[in-house]
Amino acid sequence: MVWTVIPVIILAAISVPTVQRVFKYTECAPDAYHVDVIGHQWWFEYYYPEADVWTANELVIPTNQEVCLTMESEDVLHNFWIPKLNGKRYLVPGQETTLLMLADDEGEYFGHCAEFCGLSHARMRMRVIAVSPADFDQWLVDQAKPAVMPAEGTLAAEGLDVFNAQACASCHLVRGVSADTASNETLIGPELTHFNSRGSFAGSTLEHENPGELAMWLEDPPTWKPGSFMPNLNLTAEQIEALEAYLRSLD
Ligand code: HEC
Ligand SMILES: [Cu+2]
Repeated sequence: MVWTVIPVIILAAISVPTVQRVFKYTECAPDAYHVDVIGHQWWFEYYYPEADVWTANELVIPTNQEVCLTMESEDVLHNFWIPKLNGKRYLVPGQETTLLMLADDEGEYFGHCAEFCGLSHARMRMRVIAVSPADFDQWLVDQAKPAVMPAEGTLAAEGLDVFNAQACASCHLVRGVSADTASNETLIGPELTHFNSRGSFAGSTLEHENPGELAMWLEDPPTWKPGSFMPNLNLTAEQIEALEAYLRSLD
């Protein structure tokens, strides 16, 4: 009796703060900073409503500030999980869920979609980049700017021509280049206006600093991400080189 009753009392006592805490971690504080998270097969998109800024794969947040994620899915169930910052939370089609993020220290926090969501689920990663509040404000200002235009006669300018000729803009927004009516709400690919300001792409599985990875992606996306909604566009080596120069100019 003693060995049963004592543990029961201990567990019952512990369960009270545990359950309270579990619910608190998914609720948003009134003064939290808001970011929308949209799950896609197979990448995460972020929208900062106060600054009207869209980005993908890498969620940039200020340190020591509660950030409230309002999450929804465009297609199937996904699950947002940054193990060092909080527990998991589902992204559900047609239903909003919330999750709180709080980073004490600056740095990169790695995560992975935690719900099987189709062919390339294993290539659906994401990162949180926590920066100082001052750097965060500067980041928002930079992200809100339209894309830089490449100087005439450069390889990047050739890349912009390929970008327009290949109808990349039918799936990707580049502000200042795409039609004024184009919107991330309807386009199916990540916004590329500041592509080069991010460190990783394709569901954070490829790195900008690794030579050859961007070219490999442009050559045939579905070999890297089976089922990818970016098709093989049969680009030539010259077109890929020019596109790469253009994409790298999008700081
Ligand atoms: C039919 C729609 C479609 C077209 C056309 C298309 N893309 Fe994509 N693109 C996508 C989708 C969807 C993704 C996200 C793929 C993923 O991560 O699973 C993507 C991802 C990318 C990425 C990685 C972005 C990131 O931050 O993860 C780059 C770069 C890119 N596309 C460049 C291009 C270029 C250049 C063209 C034109 C030659 C092009 N795309 C044409 C749909 C398209
Ligand atoms: Cu997923």
